[in-house]
Amino acid sequence: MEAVRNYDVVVIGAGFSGLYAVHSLRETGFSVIALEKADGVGGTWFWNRYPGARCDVQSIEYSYSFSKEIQQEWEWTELMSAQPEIEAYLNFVADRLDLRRDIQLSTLVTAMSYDEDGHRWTIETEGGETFVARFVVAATGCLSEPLEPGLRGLETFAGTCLFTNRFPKEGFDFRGHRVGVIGTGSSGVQCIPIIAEQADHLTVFQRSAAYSRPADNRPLRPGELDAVKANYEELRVKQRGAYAGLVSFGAVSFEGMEPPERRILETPIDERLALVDQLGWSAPGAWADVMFDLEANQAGTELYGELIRRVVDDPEVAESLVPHYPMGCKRQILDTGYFETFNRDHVTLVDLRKDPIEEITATGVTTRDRHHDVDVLVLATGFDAMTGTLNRIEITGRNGRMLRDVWNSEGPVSYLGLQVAGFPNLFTVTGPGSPSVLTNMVVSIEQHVEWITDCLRYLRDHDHRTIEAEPDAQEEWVDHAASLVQGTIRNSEGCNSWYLGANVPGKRRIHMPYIGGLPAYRRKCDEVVAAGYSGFSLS
Ligand code: N01
Repeated sequence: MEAVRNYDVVVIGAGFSGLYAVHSLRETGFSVIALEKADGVGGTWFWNRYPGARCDVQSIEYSYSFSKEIQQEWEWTELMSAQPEIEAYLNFVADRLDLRRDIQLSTLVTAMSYDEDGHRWTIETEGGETFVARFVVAATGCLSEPLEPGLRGLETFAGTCLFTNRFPKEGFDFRGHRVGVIGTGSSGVQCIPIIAEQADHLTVFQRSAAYSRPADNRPLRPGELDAVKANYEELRVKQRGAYAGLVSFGAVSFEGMEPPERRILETPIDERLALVDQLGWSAPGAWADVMFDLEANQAGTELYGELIRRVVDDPEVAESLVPHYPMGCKRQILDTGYFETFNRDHVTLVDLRKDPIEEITATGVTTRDRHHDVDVLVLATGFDAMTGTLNRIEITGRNGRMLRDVWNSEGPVSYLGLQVAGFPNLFTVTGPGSPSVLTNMVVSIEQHVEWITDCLRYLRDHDHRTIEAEPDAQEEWVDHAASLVQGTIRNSEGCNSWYLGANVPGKRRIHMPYIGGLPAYRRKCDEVVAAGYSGFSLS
């Protein structure tokens, strides 16, 4: 039997969070190992290697700021990078900082339990290894647990079945195939135009239409990156002070942008349409009332429909592509030629709201009205977000209580998205209750990793062995976060987003990310530290 291996800290995951956690904790003098289930580093950018996978945040912003050297040395080639470039960047970081010696790949953590007497976690892996550590940092990502789509008969499909969120490393050549894509969220919208370029025929099965708009991606111009590098810190300071941790979204810069004052419900239809001529895809959201009033929101969606009708030739297809749920309820999607794809002769849209899927058979997809023959099925059906990964690990805290049971019964509770009461010395990077997925993830990840590193240094310097969220502080934070979501579009009727856990049968409907914005959240985290880790008990 293998010996138990001891560390100060076990980090779970080697994506953006885990890589930085290993570096930061190691530099602070802790012994650390990252356990990663994949056979490579990169996390999200390792698994989601489907054709068209690309970030919707500009690479100059969606990158680490903690190392001036890496910031200067790495050369981005596009405004918004595709998956291979981001995966290559993370591999470069792992090599540049010599992180691999403290990362164990192909290691799935299956269970961990807290020893209340020894104040330590015992971590077990699928391969039968045991690790013991005083602290665990769950750097498990927010969108890393694929959701089984619950399609009857899927296992009987005789063709090739591919999932966007675990796409084969060697890729897939769609030429010569009849392909079906199920799911039209960010992943589906990104892969559909590329698959359409290759496949003999593509059938898109759409349950909910997407609020998508052109990404306007492009190669970086000569000298553009150098200009950013010459003054990088200024951009980083702006990011940290911005509501969502970024100063641009897609190709659109927020700098100097004032919130709109015009109200859609007080504007005649012809003037609304004139704004569509003027602003294009920015028009539906360019009103003071659309994100606060459902009637105004519906009027915004109508402008969105107008934009789709201007691109899509077939009126019936165009109508099906207009979302039926409020704008702003789900994440805005950025695409490259998505709506244009539906003008291609060999692309068919099946509107599942009119003709739902009944089952998958050996030869394809049977909807209520007919059977669609396909040789390849691509499932872009999403994730059990934010809590799914940790819920699948047997995590036993104080008094034998399991994290999964706490989250199933109370909802995804957490103090600041950093710790859950009853689970001492276990930290979650970008956990539920933190801004995480509503922000530039890298900015939020850096803030959490730095907060956790400072905390462990403080515990060491002050001879504390444990830190644990206090139930009262946790409850107060959960109530505060919930109060901000009350009455907003994000929680409105008809809004069934993964933010709310609504895509997972049986999951409690609670808005998981914190919507108060990054600056307010950072302030709160800093205040907690300044007050001697208020809301945490230290022993
Ligand atoms: O997953 P999703 P995703 N039958 O849950 C449909 C990030 N991301 O992987 O909405 C038929 O959004 C489902 O339909 P409905 C980003 O944060 C970022 O696309 O439940 N359809 C929906 O259309 C994003 O939000 C980037 O009615 C079924 C789709 O599958 C998050 O990841 C790129 C079904 C799932 O959409 C998740 O995106 C990619 C069924 N049984 C991802 N089950 C960028 O940075 C599910 N669906 C650009």
